[in-house]
Amino acid sequence: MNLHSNPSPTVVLTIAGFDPSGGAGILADLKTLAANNCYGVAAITAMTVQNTQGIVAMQPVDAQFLRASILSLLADGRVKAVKLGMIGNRANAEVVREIMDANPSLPSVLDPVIRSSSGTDLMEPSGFDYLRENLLSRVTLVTPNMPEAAALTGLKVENLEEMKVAARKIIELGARNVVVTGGHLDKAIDVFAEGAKLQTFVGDRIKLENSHGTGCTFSSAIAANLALGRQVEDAVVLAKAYVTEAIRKAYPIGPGRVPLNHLYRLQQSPRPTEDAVPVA
Ligand code: PXL
Repeated sequence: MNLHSNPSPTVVLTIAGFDPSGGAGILADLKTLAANNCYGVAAITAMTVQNTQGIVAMQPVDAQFLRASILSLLADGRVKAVKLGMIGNRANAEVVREIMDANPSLPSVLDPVIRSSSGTDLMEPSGFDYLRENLLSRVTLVTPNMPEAAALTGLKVENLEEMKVAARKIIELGARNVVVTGGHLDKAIDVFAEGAKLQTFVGDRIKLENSHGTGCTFSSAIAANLALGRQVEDAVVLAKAYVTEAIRKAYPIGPGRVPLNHLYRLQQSPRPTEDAVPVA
């Protein structure tokens, strides 16, 4: 059998942090990319020590090492879109800027991660300033949640009206397209600004307290759809539908935060453990 005659998959590069519990970061990204018909490759910006109960340590990787891993993956010549997640510090943000400048036509999604849902800082403050000033304008789309939109704009972002104001402000700051995600609102409303055009997307808010990795998952699903050639608006709508379902099918893997079920489309859940079987 000549395996080389198999058609090549669409390749997406994620540049993000490593969450060893698999709920967020590159592990979540790779599962999401697979579930959205792409082949994911990954360059790690930072290691974290964490489980479902939270993060206890974070260590950015050396910037030269990050540059080498990104350049090595790009040198294979197949990457069709890039997802940028946790970047960690300014030195790594500078590497990302260099890469974006060298590849201006590559579709890209920036999830402007500042801290984890459990409250740990995942980006050095000067790195976040650098991201705002240099990366926002270099990506196809940026996907802040409400606290991240507040940090990018310096505005209060706590309701739908404030999300709209923040989305416009982020466009003024140089972004081409932005989705401010409102997963914490009653109705899971996202505000999508495509240049000057503003729309709201209303989704089901599925009761899942303590969900983990929704931002990583949403941005990767958008990157997959952009890589497959879809328009930005279609990519956002498809990604929202995917995330909603992955939340609906989520399962606990420990006592703390609940990861999404990224692979729900396989229609096959991991075998329950004995301690999860209800006692008769
Ligand atoms: O959800 C933000 C996030 C991104 N990337 C990594 C993380 C987290 C949150 O815990 O660990 C690696």
